[in-house]
Amino acid sequence: MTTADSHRFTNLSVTVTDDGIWDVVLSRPEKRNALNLDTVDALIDLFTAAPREDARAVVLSGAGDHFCAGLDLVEHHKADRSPAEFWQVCLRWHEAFNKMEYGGVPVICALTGAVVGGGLELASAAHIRVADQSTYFALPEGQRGLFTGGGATIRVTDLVGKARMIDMMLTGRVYQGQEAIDLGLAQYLADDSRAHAMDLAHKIAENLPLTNFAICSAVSHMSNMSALDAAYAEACVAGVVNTQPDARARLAAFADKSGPRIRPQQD
Ligand code: 1HE
Repeated sequence: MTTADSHRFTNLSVTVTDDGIWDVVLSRPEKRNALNLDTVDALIDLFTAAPREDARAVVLSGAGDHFCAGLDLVEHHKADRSPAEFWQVCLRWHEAFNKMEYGGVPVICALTGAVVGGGLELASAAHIRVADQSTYFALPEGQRGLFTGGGATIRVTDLVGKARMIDMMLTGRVYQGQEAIDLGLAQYLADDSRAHAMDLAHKIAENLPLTNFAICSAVSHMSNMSALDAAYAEACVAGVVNTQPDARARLAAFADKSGPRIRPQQD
């Protein structure tokens, strides 16, 4: 592993593995990785750079016990923002999270401790979420006199459905463990979320980059379209991806029976 350009990103530490995975750590543990404006801007820069610099996947975790405590409430309190100012703040959050979701680089969040408020908004923009026994999810906005502003009304609602989303916002209900997995807040429950997320990233990095790019941009775009338009767009994407020259060797390996077969897992 080599440490790459960590100085470029405020409050994020970045290490690049030999197979091109960006191991990114939110590094404000003394503030429970709360998202101040500088960190949101750093996320915009990071998720702009990752596809341009051929990152094969990003694993995003939080330093210390907690993934992310959401909006920096102290900065927000001190700034005493106008409605127009906070509107602009939200647009910066959206820029960061949209680059993350639509940028074409697989993003895997390794979740520990609090994944709350804006922290859940951040996690819900990832393509894969891995939780462990310490992880818990909540939207404390209701209790704080706030409203979600980083896309939760879209992404968290997509994960858990409208009724659960409203309940989480009204009551501050906390989900954790298997129940959180069953609801779709994360796809994996692991003993060690970081180790498991890295394992997944190594596996994903073995796929062809164009295939991963399509999966991590096209599916999100298509889910915003009508079914008719999404099917048309899917055919266009498949036309490009399924004829890529780099796939020929994999198809040849299947045809000559040297390629892997898909079998159920043996315990
Ligand atoms: C913070 C923040 C924060 C901690 N903004 N500074 N999010 C929340 O409502 C969650 C708020 N945080 C918490 O409930 C707790 O801090 C935790 C459960 C995450 C962790 O508890 P604990 O006991 O380990 O830490 P702590 O003692 O509460 O906090 C340690 C320090 O982190 C302390 O700073 P210090 O300078 O006094 O040492 C805290 O002030 C600081 N800290 N969380 C700022 N969130 C786009 S709209 C999105 C809207 C939302 O995200 S609302 C949800 C906000």
